[in-house]
Amino acid sequence: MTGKMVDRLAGTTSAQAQRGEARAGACQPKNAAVVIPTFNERDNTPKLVEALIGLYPEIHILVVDDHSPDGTSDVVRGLQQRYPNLMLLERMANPSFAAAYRDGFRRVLAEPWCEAVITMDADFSHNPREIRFLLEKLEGHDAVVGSRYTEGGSVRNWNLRRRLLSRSANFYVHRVLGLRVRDTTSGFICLRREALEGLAVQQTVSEGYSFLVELKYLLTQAGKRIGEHPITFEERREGQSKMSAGKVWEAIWMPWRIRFGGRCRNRSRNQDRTD
Ligand SMILES: Nc1nc2c(ncn2[C@@H]2O[C@H](COP(=O)(O)OP(=O)(O)O)[C@@H](O)[C@H]2O)c(=O)[nH]1
Ligand SMILES: [Mg+2]
Repeated sequence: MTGKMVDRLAGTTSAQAQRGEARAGACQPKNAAVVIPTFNERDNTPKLVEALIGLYPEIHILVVDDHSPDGTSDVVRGLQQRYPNLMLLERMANPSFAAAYRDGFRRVLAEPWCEAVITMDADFSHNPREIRFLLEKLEGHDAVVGSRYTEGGSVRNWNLRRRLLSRSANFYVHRVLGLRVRDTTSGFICLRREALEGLAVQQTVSEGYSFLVELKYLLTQAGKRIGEHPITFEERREGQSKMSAGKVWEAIWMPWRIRFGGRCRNRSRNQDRTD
């Protein structure tokens, strides 16, 4: 294939891709970065990295670890010897799911090859096999959400309490923020580079999981085209959930803050920076 031939998947010429010009089509794994926040995911992370590289040998992975006491960062450093496309950002500030994503996005958007960014958990709740479809669906969308609550989507191995919690959170967020996404709390999202760059991500106010809601709110407010792709969400394989009473509380009041004046925050986002 010559440099001038149109790449069917990327919908652009390879010369354009090298220059990082705007693209309208789907995205190839070699131009995608999977950003994975980790806290005490020593057992899951190597398995997930291997699964991702097994499926998409050219994909880029950024693990954003909050200086996990279990040594997740050390494990990733070990894997980097074998996988040159594996990046690590070790944050030394207070653990924060949202700040990990803010820093992670900044890091991958600094790379010229990066045309799409995928968010996912380290614990195999999000099936790596779905990434192919998320990237393909970028054709015609600015962002694609892996969705449990769209037709064909489901959850597996969740007890009734967890199902009710998730459904109620989803219903509540819909009522407060009116998002045009069925799965408002999903953490499996694929975003086109240009869409992400157009959002005030570094000014987001969340510290915890509500970052995922805030991100979808920003996309909606900016009039971005959001698609949904059905996924089966699975309970984590190893380790423990970081969900806590404090995080549930943040999830309750944060949608109101996001809606009414979230972006009045005057704290400098440079506080998040650790790189
Ligand atoms: N860097 C970082 N990652 C976090 C933090 N809290 C959770 N995570 C990661 O975010 C992902 C989702 O968290 P998880 O505990 O699985 O939440 P749950 O799926 O709602 O139970 C996992 O990969 C966690 O390791 C944090 O404070 N900092
Ligand atoms: Mg999880």
